[in-house]
Amino acid sequence: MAHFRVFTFLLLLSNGLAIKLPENPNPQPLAWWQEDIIYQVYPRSLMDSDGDGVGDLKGIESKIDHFVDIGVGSVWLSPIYESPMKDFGYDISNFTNVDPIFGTMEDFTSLSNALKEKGLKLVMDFVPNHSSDLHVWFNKSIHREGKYEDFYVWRDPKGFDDQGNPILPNNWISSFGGSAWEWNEVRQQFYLHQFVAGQPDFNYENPEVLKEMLAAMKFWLDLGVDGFRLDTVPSMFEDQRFLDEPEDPNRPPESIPSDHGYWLHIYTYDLPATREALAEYRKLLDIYSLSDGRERCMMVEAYVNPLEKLFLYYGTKEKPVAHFPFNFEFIKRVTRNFNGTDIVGVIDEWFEKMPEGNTANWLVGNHDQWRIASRFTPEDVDAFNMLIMLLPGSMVTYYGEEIGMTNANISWEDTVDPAGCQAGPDRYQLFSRDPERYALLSNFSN
Ligand SMILES: *[C@@H]1O[C@H](CO)[C@@H](O)[C@H](O)[C@H]1NC(C)=O
Ligand SMILES: *[C@@H]1O[C@H](CO)[C@@H](O)[C@H](O)[C@H]1NC(C)=O
Ligand SMILES: *[C@@H]1O[C@H](CO)[C@@H](O)[C@H](O)[C@H]1NC(C)=O
Ligand SMILES: *[C@@H]1O[C@H](CO)[C@@H](O)[C@H](O)[C@H]1NC(C)=O
Ligand SMILES: CC(=O)N[C@H]1CO[C@H](CO)[C@@H](O)[C@@H]1O
Ligand SMILES: [Ca+2]
Ligand SMILES: [Ca+2]
Repeated sequence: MAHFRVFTFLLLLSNGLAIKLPENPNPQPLAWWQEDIIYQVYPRSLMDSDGDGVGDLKGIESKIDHFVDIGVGSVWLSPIYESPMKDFGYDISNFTNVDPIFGTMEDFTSLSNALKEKGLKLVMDFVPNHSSDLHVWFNKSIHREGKYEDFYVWRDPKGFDDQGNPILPNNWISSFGGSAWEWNEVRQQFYLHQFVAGQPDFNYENPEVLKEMLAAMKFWLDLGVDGFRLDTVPSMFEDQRFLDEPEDPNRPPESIPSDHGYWLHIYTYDLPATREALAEYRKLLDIYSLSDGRERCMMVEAYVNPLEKLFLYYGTKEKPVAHFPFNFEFIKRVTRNFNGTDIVGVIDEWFEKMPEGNTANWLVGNHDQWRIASRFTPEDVDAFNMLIMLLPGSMVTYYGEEIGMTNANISWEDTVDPAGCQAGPDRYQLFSRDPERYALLSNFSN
């Protein structure tokens, strides 16, 4: 059955009847990010060089020959920045330093040089929405010091209850579940965190924030980085009326009010101002590209529906935003029991709706999704790998998919991902991202 599905893919691709591929009247030479395999590395688990049980930069460097063997053109590193690891590197306490668990700045330079020697590009994750609560900026903000006073989203309580406890400003829920507001005793205000409490949200209404973050991006550009993948960009701006969000009429039946998926995030997600700020990041990259003719690329992570809204993240010719927003359609719309028609539907819709002059992109997984072999079947891995490489446009793959790695079986006791921990022992498997981050080798054979 599974083999039949693989066969269907290839038939659909080869007969060219079912899929209407776009025509390109004046083909341009392709840029590296359009042509090559973009390979996402999760530094914590790719390769441990010193036996402390955590992957590191030296470990990644030791695998460059493997990247070359499988035809990788660029390596995207999930965050390696200094972090207390409450959200495993997506909570950053210094945007211009490497966390000691991954190595040193020297290790970074060594990796960067080694990649360049082999002709590979280096893409860094960049997390514009929030910092760690241990960042010095947050401490200064707590103490209302100078320009940092309004660096984060602070709100007064609605009042105090009978026991004298502060009442939440509104019903906003964090992506990992539970209120998105955390009380701070020192400042006597709540701060917003769209992810864990250790990830206070930046206040992008304050132009100083963007200025500091552009400076952080420049730091890495000056070290020769070729591009960035910007994390969770639709969370950057919040509606300044701070109104309660409504229930989602199409919420999953098993969801409960403390789940993020229970609500429609109309005041905290995908506000138009986001793209204005992103255009500023893009401008910085374009300045570097123009200065030496070496193209710097910006990819953004935006889980946005429908496609018409997602495509706004390409921007326009006059005001470009991302080189591409990730195409999560295979993740969102192709389920375990998929058939060839489902696949063709996704491909056709993308090409039909994508505004002219842009580049498509294809991916099936990342560090937030189950492994292909586990989400579908081991026999589907090769088919998906072929599919995303054959389709016109860029492609991104998560490390290990080239050898069909499966999810690891992680017990509740071993669960460390905040999305799993927050859900509790009965529901953690619905939410935890540990299985795809500590993946084991699949036992499938061709
Ligand atoms: C980040 O780390 C670097 C290197 O240790 C240091 O020079 C810089 O001051 C730090 N920046 C912040 C904002 O803490
Ligand atoms: C936070 O700021 C306060 C007040 O400026 C200072 O006394 C304290 O040492 C700072 N803490 C950290 C961890 O930087
Ligand atoms: C393919 O699956 C979809 C549901 O995912 C279903 O609606 C459709 O009828 C199926 N098509 C074929 C040809 O089996
Ligand atoms: C996963 O681990 C649990 C407990 O360690 C075990 O009961 C279960 O059978 C395992 N599942 C798989 C698919 O290996
Ligand atoms: C796909 C991806 O990178 N998702 C990240 C989105 O942002 C949150 C918070 O920074 C991370 O936890 C996710 O891993
Ligand atoms: Ca290590
Ligand atoms: Ca935000």
